[in-house]
Amino acid sequence: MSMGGRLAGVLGLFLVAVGLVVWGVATYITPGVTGGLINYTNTQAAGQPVNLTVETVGSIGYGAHPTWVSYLTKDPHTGKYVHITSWELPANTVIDMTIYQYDSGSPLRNQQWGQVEGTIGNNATMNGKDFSTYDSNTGTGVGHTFAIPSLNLVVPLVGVGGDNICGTAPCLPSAFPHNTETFSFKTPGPGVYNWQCFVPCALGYLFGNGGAMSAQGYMGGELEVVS
Ligand SMILES: [Cu+2]
Repeated sequence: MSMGGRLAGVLGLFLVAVGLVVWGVATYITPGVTGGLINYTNTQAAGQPVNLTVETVGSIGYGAHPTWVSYLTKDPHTGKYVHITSWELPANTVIDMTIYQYDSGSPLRNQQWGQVEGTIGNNATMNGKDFSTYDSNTGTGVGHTFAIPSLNLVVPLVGVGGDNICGTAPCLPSAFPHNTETFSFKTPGPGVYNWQCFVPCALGYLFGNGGAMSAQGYMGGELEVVS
């Protein structure tokens, strides 16, 4: 190999090394994509219901794990969907939740997760129709659940069909098939309450339970309820 070729090779490797260092530092100092907390204590008058809108996507399409399933939250202050799944909420307040579900579904391993429980009225709406249970062995199955175990709350998020599944968040309702589900629940007294998905939806992980299922900011988060 000529001197020039060797020099070019060394230079190339050096640039790769510099690139890796820059990438490593950049991802270390910008962890905000999966961290953070959205404050809902000042989005409405005291005592009024809080509107909380999220979406679920089969692959988030960006960040540290672009292929992972994820929830995203519509930031009430900016109107933009952000990769944050923890919310600061006022205590003893009705939360009116809207979930845009863009992922496909499958039959549930545990049919209990097909029940709507713990919401006001023990029901939810899907695309404008009331429902209190969904048989995941029919139709398009269930993609995810939204569950707050300490409140005994669980809502199945029905999957969408077809090939045109949104693969990069945020997904636009006009561009991709989705199911819109709404329900309400009341926050308890102050405290920290976990929420999570119970469908083992982490493709490529053992029994679907690693990856996005066990990482904060993807298939779970926290309700930080304050007085
Ligand atoms: Cu899930």
